[in-house]
Amino acid sequence: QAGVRRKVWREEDVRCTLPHRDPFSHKGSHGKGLLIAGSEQMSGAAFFSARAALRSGIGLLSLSVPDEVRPTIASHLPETMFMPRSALDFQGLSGIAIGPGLGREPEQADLVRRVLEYDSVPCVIDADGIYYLSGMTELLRKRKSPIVLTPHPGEMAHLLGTSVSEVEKSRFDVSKQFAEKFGVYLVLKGRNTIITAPDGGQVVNTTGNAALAKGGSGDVLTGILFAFLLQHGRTLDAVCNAVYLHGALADDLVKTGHSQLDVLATDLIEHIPPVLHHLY
Ligand code: NPW
Ligand code: AMP
Ligand code: MG
Repeated sequence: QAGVRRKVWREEDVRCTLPHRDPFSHKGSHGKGLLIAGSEQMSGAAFFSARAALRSGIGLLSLSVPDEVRPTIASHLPETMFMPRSALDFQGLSGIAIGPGLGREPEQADLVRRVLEYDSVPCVIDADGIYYLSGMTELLRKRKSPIVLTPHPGEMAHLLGTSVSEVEKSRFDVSKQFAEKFGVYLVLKGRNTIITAPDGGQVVNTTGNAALAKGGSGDVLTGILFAFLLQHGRTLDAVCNAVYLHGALADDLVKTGHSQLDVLATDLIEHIPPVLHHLY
């Protein structure tokens, strides 16, 4: 088909594009990220994203969770700093991620709007952060810095006001239309996740298996992607590498002592070191 640009992302692509740490770098060189995630009912999602970001090389991570859950989650995330929801300050950050376990009250929509309006740094929007986006498409279009959206088919269908089967029937076309129209990087998740750049170029991922079909998997991907986004020079490389690594974690776990039934989100995160060691 004329004009179709699609590529499969392979291990050699990851090897060529993973950023290497400058020996004279310091923590500020590798991204100062703010993750806005979690709620009383879904504190785990914030933990998964935060810990996955730390395991994926982010230099400095601040996490904003509701005050009620902060003491518990902080005890599990000693490397993370915390920023109260009531005192969010985006100055000095190099990127923002929002959505995992956030909840869907209107106050959460205001947070997403504020992230989109602060357009000097890249952002990742996932999960509940995607819920109200259909009312903010002008902000998507106008934002100057990169936006990465990571919907699963249910979230994509909600965003478009259509059904999951309509999305799944035309995954490539649906992704391309949305990414081009709103100028975003779109990660349409599922078996063979499709990554679409704002220029309509598309990359297909082949890693991953049904071990990932369990609560928390997507939250792990958001953390890896956020960390890579702040370290790679090129947004598309960061996104493709994150999706590849996330799938590769599940593939390697089922080859080395796990079954597709028993893999947990926490197992994915703790398996980042050996898989990154192999790729790096
Ligand atoms: P059905 O009914 O299952 O067939 P939601 P969510 C449909 C947080 N989490 N993949 C699906 O169809 C997340 O971060 C917290 C997935 C259903 O209608 C979010 O903030 C956890 N869904 C929040 O929970 C662990 C598909 O979409 C709808 C699909 C809600 O996120 C879990 C589900 O979407 C979770 O990560 C597909 N391929 N195809 C924690 N421990 O804190 C169709 N659907 O309502 O957004 O639910 O993804 O769980
Ligand atoms: P979420 O629904 O947000 O938790 O995201 C689920 C993650 O797991 C996404 O990255 C999906 O691509 C991945 N995933 C879920 N089910 C499968 C599957 N059957 N095969 C491969 N990847 C999957
Ligand atoms: Mg999710």
